[in-house]
Amino acid sequence: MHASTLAAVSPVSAEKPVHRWTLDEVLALYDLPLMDLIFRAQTVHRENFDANAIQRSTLLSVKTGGCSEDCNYCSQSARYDTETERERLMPIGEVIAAAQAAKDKGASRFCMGAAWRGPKDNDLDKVLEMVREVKALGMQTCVTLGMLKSGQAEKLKDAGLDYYNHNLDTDKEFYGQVIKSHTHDDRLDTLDQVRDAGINVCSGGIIGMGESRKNRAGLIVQLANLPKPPESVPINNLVPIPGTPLAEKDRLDPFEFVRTIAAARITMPGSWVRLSAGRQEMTDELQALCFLAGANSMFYGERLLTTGNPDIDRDDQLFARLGLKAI
Ligand code: SAM
Ligand code: DTB
Ligand code: SF4
Repeated sequence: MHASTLAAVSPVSAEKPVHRWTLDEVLALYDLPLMDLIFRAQTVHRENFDANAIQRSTLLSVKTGGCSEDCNYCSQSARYDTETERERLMPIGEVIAAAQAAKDKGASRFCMGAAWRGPKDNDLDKVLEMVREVKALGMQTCVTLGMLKSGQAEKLKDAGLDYYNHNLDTDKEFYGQVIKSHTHDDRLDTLDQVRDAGINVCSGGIIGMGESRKNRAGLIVQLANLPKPPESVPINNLVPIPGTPLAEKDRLDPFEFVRTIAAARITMPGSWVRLSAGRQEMTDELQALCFLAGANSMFYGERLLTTGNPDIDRDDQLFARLGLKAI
């Protein structure tokens, strides 16, 4: 049995057993009238967070394209003919300049992404240097590098890494329909290594890939029932990429996205829920509904990894109109 499954049945301490969410319970949340669901999520949110404060991270793709994996949604897989060009690992000077610019514009965390199945040791050494230097600017650091081998998480921790992003992406039951080059259990193994090294876990998923509501609820259950819930839970709306197998997927009802945010908030009350990819296509009103449903972090800056994100002026106006403060 996988370590995450084993640990999930044991209480964290004798005094306070953790609530183990069942699929039926999470499906029942999804089935609530939307107003009831949002009210419940907002109530939980206010018990745990300042409801008017949103954490902002800026993303940078430090190694783009040419990835060996076959994730059906991804512009960076070498297996699909997309517009994303393969690039080498960015020189450290460019990375630090981008981090400084992000800090100057008001981001508190800098997230560096690499299109790898996992890092080779000599590539990891270069990323460790990036982490140390971004940290020295006074920013929180996050990296997403794919699957880690034994010992690599400890090196990242020693370099001062604050968060490692590694999404479960979708329900274990649906995983094999969108990714065949690695498994859901592989993802859990890396999450265990990150957790054991003492790095904060950032793990969430993508919705709108053709999964059922039951699959969406399954993903939330699997995240919430990790030995410890992730500190950060990114909820991405599929950005359809021409050339990938999911390019022509029908757009999901946006309220289903809001329901997923609310379910994440209720089941993971102490986690930062990140309104992630897909924001550029959302109206301001839909984003406000996501914040009301308990989202309290987002990506800030005009690019995600290879696709667009709202420009800073639009986000600054949105914050002003909603009376939100950036943290
Ligand atoms: N290669 C590493 C990995 O797979 O973990 C790191 C980079 S990968 C691009 C990071 C995350 O971006 C994925 O886990 C997925 O959730 C998200 N992502 C990638 N393409 C996406 C798309 N077209 N729409 C929404 N989210 C996407
Ligand atoms: C996450 O969950 N979403 C971000 C971050 N973690 C690395 C990435 C979104 C990528 C969207 C598609 C792209 O820009 O290539
Ligand atoms: Fe590679 Fe990550 Fe894209 Fe999958 S999601 S193809 S692992 S970069």
